[in-house]
Amino acid sequence: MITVHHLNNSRSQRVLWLLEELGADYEIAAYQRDATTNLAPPELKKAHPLGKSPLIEDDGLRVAESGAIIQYLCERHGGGGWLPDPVSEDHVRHLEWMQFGESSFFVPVMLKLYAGRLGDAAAPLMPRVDEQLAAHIAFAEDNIGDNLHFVGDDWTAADVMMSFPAEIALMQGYGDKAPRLAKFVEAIHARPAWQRARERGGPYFNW
Ligand SMILES: N[C@@H](CCC(=O)N[C@@H](CS)C(=O)NCC(=O)O)C(=O)O
Repeated sequence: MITVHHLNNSRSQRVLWLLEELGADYEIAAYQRDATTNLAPPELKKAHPLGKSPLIEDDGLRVAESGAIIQYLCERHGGGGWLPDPVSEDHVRHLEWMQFGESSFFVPVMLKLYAGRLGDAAAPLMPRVDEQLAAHIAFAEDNIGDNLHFVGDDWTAADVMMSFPAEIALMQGYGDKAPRLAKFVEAIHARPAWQRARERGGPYFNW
């Protein structure tokens, strides 16, 4: 049995989505963000030293980091069809998109979140932060296929990873400038597996 340490309104939602797609048996250990600080509750530190979600436990094995979790679930729980042939160019593109969301994309997202709280003191930084955020969103928009997949012709683990950055882009008000990302999110949210995950995971932003 897989346990997902799931924080509401977080990256963890995409792990639940993938588990539903794979038809895997799992349970949720649920954590709620603090209503004032939006931080995870201290109990999450008992599961993960940094107190971050997602984290999964599978037969005593703990796996942290969304990218590692999603790759692990595909490899160990019947998601081979969600990973491209390892001897293909798609595999290399897939590796890139698996990393992009948590590495490159999240730098301007976090800077905007934290610097934005400094008010006037952050004014010299904000043009660069906004330019970088817009550039990263435009990069994703330009690289998602007409078929609304990041790699190849079907759903892959990279689409699961990119679902959260795409949702963030919409939440940051970039829906008009990134219409394909908007359709990508719409297509994900229309999937029965995503809806089951949403029901099990609890309220998720405005979706
Ligand atoms: N790179 C990590 C990021 C984990 C992370 O920052 N998770 C956020 C949720 S979106 C969290 O737990 N935040 C709670 C807090 O920092 O208090 C991953 O992909 O798993």
